[in-house]
Amino acid sequence: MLKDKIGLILGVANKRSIAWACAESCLEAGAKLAFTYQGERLQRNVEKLTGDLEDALVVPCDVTNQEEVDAAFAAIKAKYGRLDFVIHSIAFAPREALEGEFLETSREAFLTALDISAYSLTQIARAAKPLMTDGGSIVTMSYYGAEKVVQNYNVMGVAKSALESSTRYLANDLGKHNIRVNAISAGPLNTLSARGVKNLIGFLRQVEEKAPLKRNVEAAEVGSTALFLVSDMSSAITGETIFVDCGYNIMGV
Ligand code: 1JT
Repeated sequence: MLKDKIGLILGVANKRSIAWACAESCLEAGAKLAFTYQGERLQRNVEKLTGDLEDALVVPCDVTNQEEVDAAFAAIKAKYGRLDFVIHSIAFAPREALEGEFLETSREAFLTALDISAYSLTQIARAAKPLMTDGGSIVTMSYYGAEKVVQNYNVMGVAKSALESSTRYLANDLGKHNIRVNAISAGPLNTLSARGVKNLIGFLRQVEEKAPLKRNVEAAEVGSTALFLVSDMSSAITGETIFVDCGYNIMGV
């Protein structure tokens, strides 16, 4: 499905990352992939995971450092000459902002969360546009806390609202270049990021009970939806947020 396609995956931290599940789906479908990592701490992880891949590129890309972003896209241009899709799977908020009351969110935590988790999509889309000479597809990751209050999700909920809205505005700007932009709203997963969640196991059990499918989402299911969104199978879908949550979001009481 992705033969001769070149993709960029941002946000692999380890083998449990949503970004890595997306990479596996795309590789299976025949894509060539470039990967970015944030900070030297994660370089080894990403290099180990991608070590056996043919034609892969692994470059640093801390989205708070514009020079690093520019260098990453220059390296992609130099190696492949173009780009067909981007999977953006990065977010951050200071630990203390993900507990207690949203009311107490500091200006610094707010700006950091929105900068890294929401603005980075626009920054990356702008950098990708000149390389998407044959059209393209951009996919980002959201969460239900963007729409409804989820205890403790706090400033990340506000950041995901901004991310979903950015998805629509970017879809409008980039549609004329045949570049689509969509978000996946994934059910909670037991990843490195989620490890910070208070009582994650209890939270996952609660979600499992309420969801129509009576189970939690698997990373591979987010990966296969990302594959659909970057492939031509979804050629008329743009600006959308697609839930991959075992139906959790449709439920009332
Ligand atoms: C971040 C973190 C973004 C955890 C995230 C996230 N998007 C979803 N999760 C999992 C999650 C987190 C909380 C939650 C439910 C799910 C951590 C690092 C920063 C970015 O609350 C019930 C807090």
